[in-house]
Amino acid sequence: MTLAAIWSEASRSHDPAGEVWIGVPIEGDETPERGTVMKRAIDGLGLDVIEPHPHGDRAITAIHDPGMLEYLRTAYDEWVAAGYPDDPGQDRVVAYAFRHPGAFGHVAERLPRSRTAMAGVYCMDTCTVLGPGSYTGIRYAVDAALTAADLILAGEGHAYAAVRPPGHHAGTDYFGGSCYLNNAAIAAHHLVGAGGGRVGIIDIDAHHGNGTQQIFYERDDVLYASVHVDPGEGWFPHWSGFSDEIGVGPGVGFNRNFPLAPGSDDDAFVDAVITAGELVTDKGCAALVVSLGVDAGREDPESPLQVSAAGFSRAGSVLRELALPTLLVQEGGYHLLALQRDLTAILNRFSSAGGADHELEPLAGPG
Ligand code: SP5
Ligand code: ZN
Repeated sequence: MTLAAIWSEASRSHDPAGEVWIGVPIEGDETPERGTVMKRAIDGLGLDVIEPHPHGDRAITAIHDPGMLEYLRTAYDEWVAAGYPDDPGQDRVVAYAFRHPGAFGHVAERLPRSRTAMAGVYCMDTCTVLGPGSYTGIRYAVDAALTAADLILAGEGHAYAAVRPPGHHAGTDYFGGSCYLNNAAIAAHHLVGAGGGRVGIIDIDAHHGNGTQQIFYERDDVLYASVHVDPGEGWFPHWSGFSDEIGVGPGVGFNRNFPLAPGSDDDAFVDAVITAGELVTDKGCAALVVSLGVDAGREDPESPLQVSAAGFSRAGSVLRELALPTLLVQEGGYHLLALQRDLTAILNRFSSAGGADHELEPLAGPG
């Protein structure tokens, strides 16, 4: 079975140009260069590159609040029009205040007049900023995931959507964690809507996909299983990803979390992926969506997990051996050389070429 890869230059379009963390402007590592590195992994495997096809709003608003989509579409232009790039000198949309439900849950929900307050309506943190090319990149990521889903529906066995920004922290009416729209969730719902049966999502990003969990928490037509660093040990997204979160109503049993202790290495990671895979099989899923973050890698600056390239390769084999039509959607992975190597290790298991290891091509300039 072949592996189709979706990528375009638009994967570089969203440029946060840093983020605000605990009030401090830092460099940030969800950078445009990640798009270049994904392309390098695709080229290294000799995969054909397919450009994404544009899709309308409907597949997005099936998952997300239309008001949030409209906000993402217009927020940067409105921010510029309000003059904040000049005074006080902030050229990215960043929140300073958030509508805490304990404070304002008892009064009617209103959209605030100020664009600075609007920045805190849908966004849950100060790290997930909007700049001039952001919406182009956000829509690219959705279109690429949907194009890959369309290929699966047309009979392609495996498809990889090389996207950024990532998506799994974005929920129905909120975004954060460097994510804006939930690419994998939108694609999974698109597959279900096409009548393909139950879809299993296995999320191997180092962080819990709180958005994907929330979106499907009450549903039994999409199974969500996530392997990630234990949020109880102090890791993002802090408030969810615990093993007692199993879904509600008809969704009971269709949400499973496998939190790993910081420092966990290949064996613990692969064992959790095996258990997640058994669940996908037991629940009779007809297709698989992989939220493919490689930030569980040893070198990654955003997680304390210690997975090696060999571990990712083993995880890739486990996923491949589920023998389902499989859509792989990129999530995190922030060390550029490790991103290329670990992504290659996994995709290699899905490409017809199969086994051979591929040489790591050094990146031009500082990594
Ligand atoms: C998609 C994804 O992997 N999102 C992860 C976002 C995690 N962000 C947490 C806060 C960022 C703080 N990073 C500071 C790193 C200092 N070493
Ligand atoms: Zn992550």
